[in-house]
Amino acid sequence: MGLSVTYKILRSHLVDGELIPMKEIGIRIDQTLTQDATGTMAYLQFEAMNIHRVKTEISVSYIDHNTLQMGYENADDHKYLQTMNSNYGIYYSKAGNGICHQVHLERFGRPGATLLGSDSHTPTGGGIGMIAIGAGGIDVAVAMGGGLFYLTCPKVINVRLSGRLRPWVSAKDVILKVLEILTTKGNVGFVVEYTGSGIAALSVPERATITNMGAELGVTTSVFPSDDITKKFLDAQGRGDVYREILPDLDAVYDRIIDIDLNEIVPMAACPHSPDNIKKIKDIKGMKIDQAAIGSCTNSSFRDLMAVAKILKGKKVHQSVSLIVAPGSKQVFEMIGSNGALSDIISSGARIMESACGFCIGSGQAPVTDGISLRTNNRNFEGRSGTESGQIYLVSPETAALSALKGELVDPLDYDPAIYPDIEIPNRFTIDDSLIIPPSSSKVKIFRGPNIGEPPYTDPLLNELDGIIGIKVKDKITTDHIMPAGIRLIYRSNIPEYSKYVFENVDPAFSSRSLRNKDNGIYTAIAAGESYGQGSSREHAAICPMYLGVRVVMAKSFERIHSGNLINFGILPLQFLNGEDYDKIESGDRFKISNIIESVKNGGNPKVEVGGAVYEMKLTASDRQRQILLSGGLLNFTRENMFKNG
Ligand code: MIC
Ligand code: SF4
Repeated sequence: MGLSVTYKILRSHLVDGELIPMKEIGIRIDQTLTQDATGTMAYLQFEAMNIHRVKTEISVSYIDHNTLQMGYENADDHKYLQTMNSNYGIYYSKAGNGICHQVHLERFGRPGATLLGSDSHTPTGGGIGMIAIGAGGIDVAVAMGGGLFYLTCPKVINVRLSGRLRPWVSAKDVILKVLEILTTKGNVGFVVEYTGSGIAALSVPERATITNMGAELGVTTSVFPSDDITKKFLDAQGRGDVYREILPDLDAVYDRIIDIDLNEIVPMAACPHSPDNIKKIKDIKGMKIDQAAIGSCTNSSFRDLMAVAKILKGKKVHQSVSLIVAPGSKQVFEMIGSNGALSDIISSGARIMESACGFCIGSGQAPVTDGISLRTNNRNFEGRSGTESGQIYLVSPETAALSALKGELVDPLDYDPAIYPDIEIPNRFTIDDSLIIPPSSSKVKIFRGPNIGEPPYTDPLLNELDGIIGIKVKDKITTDHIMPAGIRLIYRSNIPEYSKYVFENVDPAFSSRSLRNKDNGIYTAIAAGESYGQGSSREHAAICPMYLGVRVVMAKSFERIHSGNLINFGILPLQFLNGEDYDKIESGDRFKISNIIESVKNGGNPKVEVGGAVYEMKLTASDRQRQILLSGGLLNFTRENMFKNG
């Protein structure tokens, strides 16, 4: 039976379990990445594991999320990270070097390797044939220590691409098409693997745009084969030596096949407020826009910014539009600087931002009240831009740039195909790794400013829970709803302070109410609809609720990374066996769960009593995850079972 690219890589990294879809497997992780918004917690937990040095092939710590530094907090985080990383064998990519996923693809990624990152868009690495997976910071900490990463052995969806994109249609439109087909719900446990004759015309940055935004599907990861196109990219990065061909077998077996003819794709937009609210631009064009923002780990490559520069060259941004451009890495920035493209962008009236996440994480450039903003990033959740009433449309760089000139949403297909800026990958990228600081062999003093707290310790699992349903939320609650980023990012290393903002924009009193209840011995449960915990990998969306006394989340379904994070921090993810039960439970209801330890131990499902009625719910945890719950979280479990001797 032939193997897919996914199964070839998984097979070569399999250490525990069998490659049987939907069974749990443990794989060896070759590379890890963290970023500064999740990294501090990950490294504090790594330190608490008592390991002396990372055991991976390479581990990199990127500074890209919290670069505004409006106060001392994030600067303190960065200095902690730099000194800590130096001691433990971790490469440190300084602020200014670029967004983790873009830089990792350029400088470290390797076909056939496994990469685990404390960021949900780690699957960007699938653009060069890696199995690159996003996870919670503590999972990454365990992998850095040489521990396995456990996941559900995936089913594989094969997206077969044929044909070729028309001028003005972009890789972004391809992934928006896939999101239209698969939506953001119901894809947990799948990998998307792209094959077909159409991939030959997609460069690595285009492939990476597609795998990056696969995160919005909720799949484990997305991957392209590693082929001549991959080789060309790696050669141009001066890293041709890491290339190896990885193609699916001709008779590779897939669980589902989706055929897409690239010729038929047209420019699309993900409309407010979900990445799967897809419309064809031709059906919504003409609307006035206030802002266009080009950048983020989805669309900030040399290819993307060259296309933008060519569109803007000799033209002026419309007077009612603010155009923002943020190159994805120092490499991209430097190259468009030295070839003159940057001056075309500046001359058009664009505002140039540093190479960082910036607007994508709501760190600056919030749109005007009710403002319409076209953005090239991957998430348009309500309020994520920093403006609650902001209307964010996710589009390609080409659509954003053309629309910024016109002052309204335009359909690129209305423009002459002959003037389409077709960008070739250069034969040689500019290589300067001076902002990547290698670890040192001698010890430095680890800096711990006042913003650096303790690693999060989890309370032991209780046998009886008597509590209150603290909040009832609807379907598709994202981790941005649970734990807002933007102006609250300064508290990422300070759990008591950050916890004040749990569900800030959903129910601002949730935090103080839950903490008061906890002080009175009353625990909190969250009741939720489908796809609870969509979006980011931030484990703070589990740690902070835990700090407030949340011990249970009852939901119709959970997203992969978040449900793992809940277990890692001792919170029970319980799935309604009967969806209608969700309707019967209200916020403020009292709940009771008894004999928890025994049910967790014996593979059972705890019975939940709410307002006198008993509800059947399924504990969505593997045997190993049940052990983690019994140990009181992954940190305790790891210390008890692994790494005892450093
Ligand atoms: C995001 O895009 O939501 C983030 C910010 O990169 C997160 C990580 C975080 O919250 O720090 C992610 O995607 O995992
Ligand atoms: Fe940064 Fe946005 Fe990418 Fe998250 S999605 S890593 S915030 S650029």
